[in-house]
Amino acid sequence: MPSLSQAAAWLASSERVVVLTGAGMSAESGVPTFRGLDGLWRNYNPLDLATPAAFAANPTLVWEWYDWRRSLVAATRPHAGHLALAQLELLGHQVTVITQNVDGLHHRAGSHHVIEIHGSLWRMICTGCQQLQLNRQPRLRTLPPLCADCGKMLRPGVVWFGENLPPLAWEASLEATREAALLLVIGTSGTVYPAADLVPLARQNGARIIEINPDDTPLSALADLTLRGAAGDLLPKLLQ
Ligand code: BJW
Ligand code: ZN
Repeated sequence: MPSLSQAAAWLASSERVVVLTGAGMSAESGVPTFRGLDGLWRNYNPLDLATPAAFAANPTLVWEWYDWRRSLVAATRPHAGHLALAQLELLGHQVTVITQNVDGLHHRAGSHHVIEIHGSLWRMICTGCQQLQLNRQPRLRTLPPLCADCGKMLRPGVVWFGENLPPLAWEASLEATREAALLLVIGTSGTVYPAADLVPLARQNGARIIEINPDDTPLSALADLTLRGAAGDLLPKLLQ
């Protein structure tokens, strides 16, 4: 059976589906990936900016990067692949989307069970009183932004290297993964942990694994089937 038909048959027969997404999921909406050639920003490697040390050394620079990404994402829309994942719920599957992305595109596409394990561009945390604040302004008025309550600096509500993932989100991700009949792994290089650990966990618990990615990744070897191509092209075909 050709791989797309095989994948479609496995999907159709799986009630509990977990989808693990990475930056490649949003690429066709126009959001740059981290490790792709389009990832560079003002000659900085994004991975050097996604650390507590970078923020401590130069909060304005790191905020300028996040402010740029917020305005970029605000101008994008979910693509056919995001919509196909939302559609999967309407077909009667129990779908949990575990995303490493901070752009909110799965929510905007209509997926109801989205776990944002690396946080969100639209959240901020006060470095003084630790208050969580939601803010959807595409461009902030002052950088770095300050807490209206205590006057201390706000930080982006995302997870940087060396920081723990939000405990409840991570627990919920583990639970959904253990119970999944099928894991779709879409648009992630599979190089960042503990997110990448979800793939062997699903396998140990008997789930089938389908990877969607134009390139080979360290997770490809764990997949029962790999669809080589773009999420926005393949996901609608998978549901057809
Ligand atoms: C397409 C496509 C299309 C393109 N369609 N596909 C175990 C072993 C080794 C190290 C560690 C370990 N456990 C923990 C660590 C340390 C560290 C880590 O993983 N390091 C590795 C780099 C080695 N992890 C952490 O620090 C994590 N915290 C933690 O473990 O806490 C416990 C702890 C505390 C203290 C000390 C030690 C441990 C936190 C990780 C946080 C990652 N944060 C970032 C930034 C988030 C905020 C932001 O967005 O600004 O998350 S970094 C960045 O990488 C971002 C992403 O979510 C993440 C993953 O990247 P992703 O999504 O895979 O993107 P790319 O660009 O890499 O790949 C894109 C893919 O798409 C490619 O494959 C393309 O081919 C594909 N593609 N077009 C489909 N159209
Ligand atoms: Zn505060």
